[in-house]
Amino acid sequence: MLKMRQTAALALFALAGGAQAGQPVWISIGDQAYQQLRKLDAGVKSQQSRQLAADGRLAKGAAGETVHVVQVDEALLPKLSDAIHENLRHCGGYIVHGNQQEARAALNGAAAPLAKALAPSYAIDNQAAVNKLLPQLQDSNILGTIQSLSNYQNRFYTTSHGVNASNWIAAQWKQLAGSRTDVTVEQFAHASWPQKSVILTIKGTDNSAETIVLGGHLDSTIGSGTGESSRAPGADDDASGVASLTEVVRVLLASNYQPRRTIKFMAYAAEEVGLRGSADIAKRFKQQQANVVGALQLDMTNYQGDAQDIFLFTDYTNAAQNTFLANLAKAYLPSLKVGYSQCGYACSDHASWTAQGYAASFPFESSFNNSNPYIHSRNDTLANSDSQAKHALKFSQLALAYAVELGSDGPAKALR
Ligand code: IPO
Ligand code: ZN
Repeated sequence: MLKMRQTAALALFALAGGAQAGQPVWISIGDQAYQQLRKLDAGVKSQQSRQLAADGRLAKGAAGETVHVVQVDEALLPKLSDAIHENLRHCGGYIVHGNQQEARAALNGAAAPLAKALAPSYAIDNQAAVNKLLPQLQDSNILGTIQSLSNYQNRFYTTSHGVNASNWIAAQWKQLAGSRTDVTVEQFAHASWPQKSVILTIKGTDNSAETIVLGGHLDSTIGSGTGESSRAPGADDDASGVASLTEVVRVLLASNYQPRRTIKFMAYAAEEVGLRGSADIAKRFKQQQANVVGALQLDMTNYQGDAQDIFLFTDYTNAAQNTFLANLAKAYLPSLKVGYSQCGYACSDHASWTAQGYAASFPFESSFNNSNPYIHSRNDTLANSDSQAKHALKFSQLALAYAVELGSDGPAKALR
């Protein structure tokens, strides 16, 4: 308690000359990013630290990054994101937690899976359904969604535009749902900011307790200065992911596909400020012991940085499910080249599901080294990514194969 008070007092002191002080929040943060934080506020102090394995699980020899638990003033977080972006040349690097206990739990790496969780079958056995639906996916529809989303002045989690963009996605998805009684669209409200996440649910017919999640983030940013009038189109990051998913929703519903498992599509709020929207949702699902058998994250799908088409990120993800995705690509999209890469930190919302013990994967538009240089700036535009959305279409195709192959199965049987 004393330590908490001291840290908060120091943070207030450090902020006295600049930004307004906010609430103290607990974060877990990689060591490199922690060094950036200490430059911003010499008063912060790691309360606990631990070395994680490269896959985000407990270190067992192969050493990954050291991760710290720290309490900081919320008002410092945007500046921290900036420093990480400028000096480490990546985004994220820390996760905001609800309290100290949850932050400490993150140091133990990914949570254990639910006791009742069994491993799903990764057999590829729905060729007729998948091959019928794949040709219905159209890049022109993806293009339209990217255009609409990037036309918002910005989609930052605290601005009126960010709120409006969430409402627009909800309205679009409701339109696609039409009058089907087994399809619902809801906006998931978050306690600490106004932008809501959007969730579309297709209820499973006879195995509805088992759920599959496909997500992307709806917010955009240009860094700490992002405000009401900032221009942050976020065409690739991550209008593209939401657009790739929306086209999958359109085709599944237009064809009247009825899954046996429940399938949920999610457009997460507040990814750019510490995976906060997805962390909130994954935590709620775990609390309710929701049986999520797999989660797929689409964050940036429309900038081809390499000769390969789709990169499977191997850290903070599930190896068995990643192999399944590679096999899906081989079976259904044989002309595509699959590569492998790593972020080295919890770089997108898949990490929120991994942290709660669920199997998550992250197919990405490029390798880490050749990733889109325009993100988090006013230049993250369609003109600076694929203006035909042909690259983003590949991710819709993979996501549809994933949704139908996992969605069409009965209860999992094998032990995890
Ligand atoms: C992101 C960015 C680059 C790479 I390589 C991998 C993932 C995630 C991007 N959407 C982001 O800004 N996360 O905060
Ligand atoms: Zn980003």
